[in-house]
Amino acid sequence: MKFGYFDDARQEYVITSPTTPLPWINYLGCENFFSLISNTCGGYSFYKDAKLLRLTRYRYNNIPTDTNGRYYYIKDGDTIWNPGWQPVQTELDSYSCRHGLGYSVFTSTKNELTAELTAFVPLNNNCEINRLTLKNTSNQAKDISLFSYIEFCLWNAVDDMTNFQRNFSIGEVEIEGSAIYHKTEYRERRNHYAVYAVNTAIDGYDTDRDSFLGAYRGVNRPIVVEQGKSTNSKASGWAPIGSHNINVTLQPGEEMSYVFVLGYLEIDEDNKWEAPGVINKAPAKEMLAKFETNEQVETALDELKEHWTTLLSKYTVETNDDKLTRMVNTWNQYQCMVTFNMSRSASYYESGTGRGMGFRDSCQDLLGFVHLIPDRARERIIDIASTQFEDGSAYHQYQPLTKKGNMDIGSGFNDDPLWLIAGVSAYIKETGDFGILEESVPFDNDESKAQPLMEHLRRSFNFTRTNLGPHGLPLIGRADWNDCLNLNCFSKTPGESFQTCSNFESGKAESVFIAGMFVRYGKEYAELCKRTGNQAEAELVLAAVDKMYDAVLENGWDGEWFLRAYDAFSEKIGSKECEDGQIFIEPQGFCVLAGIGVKEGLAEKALNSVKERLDTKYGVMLLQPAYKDYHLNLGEVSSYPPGYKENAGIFCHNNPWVSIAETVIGRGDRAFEIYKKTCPAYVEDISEIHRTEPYVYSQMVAGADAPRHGEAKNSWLTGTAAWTFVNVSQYIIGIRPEFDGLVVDPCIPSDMPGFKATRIFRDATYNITVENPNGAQKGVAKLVVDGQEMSGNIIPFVDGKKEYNVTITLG
Ligand code: BGC
Ligand code: IFM
Repeated sequence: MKFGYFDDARQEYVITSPTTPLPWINYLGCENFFSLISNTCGGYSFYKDAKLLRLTRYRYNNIPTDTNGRYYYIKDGDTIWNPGWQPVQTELDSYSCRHGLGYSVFTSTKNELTAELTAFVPLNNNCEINRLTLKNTSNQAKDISLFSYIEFCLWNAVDDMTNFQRNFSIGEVEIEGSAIYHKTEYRERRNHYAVYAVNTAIDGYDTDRDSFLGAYRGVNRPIVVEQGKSTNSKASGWAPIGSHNINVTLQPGEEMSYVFVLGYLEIDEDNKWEAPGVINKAPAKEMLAKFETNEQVETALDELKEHWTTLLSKYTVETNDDKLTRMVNTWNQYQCMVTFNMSRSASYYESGTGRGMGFRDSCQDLLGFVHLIPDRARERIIDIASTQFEDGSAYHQYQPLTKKGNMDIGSGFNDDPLWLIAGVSAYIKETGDFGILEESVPFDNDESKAQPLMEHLRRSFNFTRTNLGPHGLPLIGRADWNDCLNLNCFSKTPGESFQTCSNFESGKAESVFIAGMFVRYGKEYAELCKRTGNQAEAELVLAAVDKMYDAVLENGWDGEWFLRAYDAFSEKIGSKECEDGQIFIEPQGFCVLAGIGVKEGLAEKALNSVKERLDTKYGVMLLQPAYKDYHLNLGEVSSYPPGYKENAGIFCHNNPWVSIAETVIGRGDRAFEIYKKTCPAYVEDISEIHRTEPYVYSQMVAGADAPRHGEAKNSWLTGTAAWTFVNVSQYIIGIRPEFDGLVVDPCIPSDMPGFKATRIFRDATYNITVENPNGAQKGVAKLVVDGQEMSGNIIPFVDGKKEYNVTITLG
């Protein structure tokens, strides 16, 4: 069952029913000011950091689902309704929500009145615009009362949810004309306030929530709206809100537009006050002046659309499969940009108050957005590397605002260091910018400990090389990619839980997955050494990589698939000898994509085992059989019920590793089959089962052991976005940046007749046509670049050349 459809021409998903299985959201904002907006107008806004600078209040885990947002109440006679259906939930005569690239448009009608609400965050401005157009389509005049509503959050979202004894007394507002200023905490040492304004004279306002709603009422039936008259309340403590009242008479066929702006302003210390106790409103007025007219709003919206068109023109395809085309050209790349902006902080499943930026997460996200915004990828790399420790290990997370490592979580996730090599190498392949390796970058944010970035990579590599366990495999530490496989969690204290018993510093547990990473990214690091003239280091590195390769074959192979790990007592994990958890997905995907076991024929065996034991119609499960019982010595993994999350859920993030692995051994049919199973556009028809947004990936889909097999969770902020884009763009479509140029090496299903692609790479445009006359799955039989036949599958990059016309014949 579907709840909408893709409008490919406009690059929008059109939701046609407000009662989607879960809120289906969009992200507004590309730089510093962001908003989350659901298909019923729910969500909230923040500046840079969803914990410390949150403008509006949202109620996670509340009922009804998705409570609070930017709400517009329309009172037309006795009927009260909202363009986004919530919160009043009056049945609408028609409803649609178009989520586009950085904007959302709600169009609804009730009793021959049409409302169109367009929400977006303009480029270069710290505000959200809500333009509301009301049109009377009846043949009689209508007297309409319109009420706006947002609820302010007192900036620190955690404090806001916990410290009521203080917070009920600090709310302060000012009202001037049609602008409501939220100045809470400004008198203290803060330098910011918020404004919520409308571009017309108003008939009233409310800034005190309880006056607007009435005692014991919810946002679904504010007393002020029922009575049709604002109270002009002035918040003093309690819960400040912004609400405007506009009364208008619309003649038959007449329409009126209003522009509401919610903005964030910063003031320098010397100009804080206009008069004693009166905030300096000049910067707010300057901002509001930019969005006073419909034309100004239109121009800003056009600029935003243009911004996205330019961004997404860097990689486009034309294929015979609409779902593939729209995911590649639009939605997968869009999600990659959102993960760049948000990391894992603010979604409908991440409260924005917990985690900061993950070291491994941000490095992997980079793989998906580096081609879109290479300059910002460069900055991100420097930020991430600055949180590394001198021994090569890393803080697992850092704070987006301070960019400092998070001490509460600390380090000990032993895959982290190698992801830095992955990110840097991808950046250099994309840009050719070897200069980044010479950038001086601090360790642990301490400038006195700064070293060239290349030295950071050396320490990343050496951290793994020098932290090996009894089988010559990398020590896992607290966990590797799989946060929940905490194998150094042993304790003799009865009743102890994995949260308190980790002995990761002394533990000897080893990871075959990190071994796969070491082989893959060790080779990339060696290549960087060679290309920067350090042949001797390259040789040492390759020797260590070879040794690791052998260790995996010797101690990491279980007969039919790769082992997952050894626990702290050197017992096998992910082996046929285990009762549960006999096979794990991670080493099968990553070892093969690293090239391990390919020439020995083991890769194919491992991938056949994946198909046989882990595959489902909704994707490949993380492990099988699911752990039935809780095992302290395995850590968090078995704390989940079978089929959920890391305990045999379908983790979408590592499905593409298996798909890439399939392309390594040339099985295009199978690679594409795996790609399609978790790809949102292909499961749109079963939205009632899948439940999350059909235009973006979720972190997890419930596995075969779960009662709700096929149900997705945790949409938007997941490394799945980057890895599925790497998979589809670089391995299936097969256009892959390498140090010397662009490689074109598709691995497609045999029934795909070919495709066209346009790739902007290092400022040159590549027009690529791939033909598949003989139903091949992989293998370039002929490569023609600008009329010249060439051997191999790499188009060498020629400095200064701006256009390449490429034809490839598979066979
Ligand atoms: C959670 C895991 C989750 C991981 C994400 C852990 O704290 O419990 O289930 O996948 O964090 O980083
Ligand atoms: O690898 C992690 C990631 O860092 C956060 N989400 C879950 C993944 C698997 O545990």
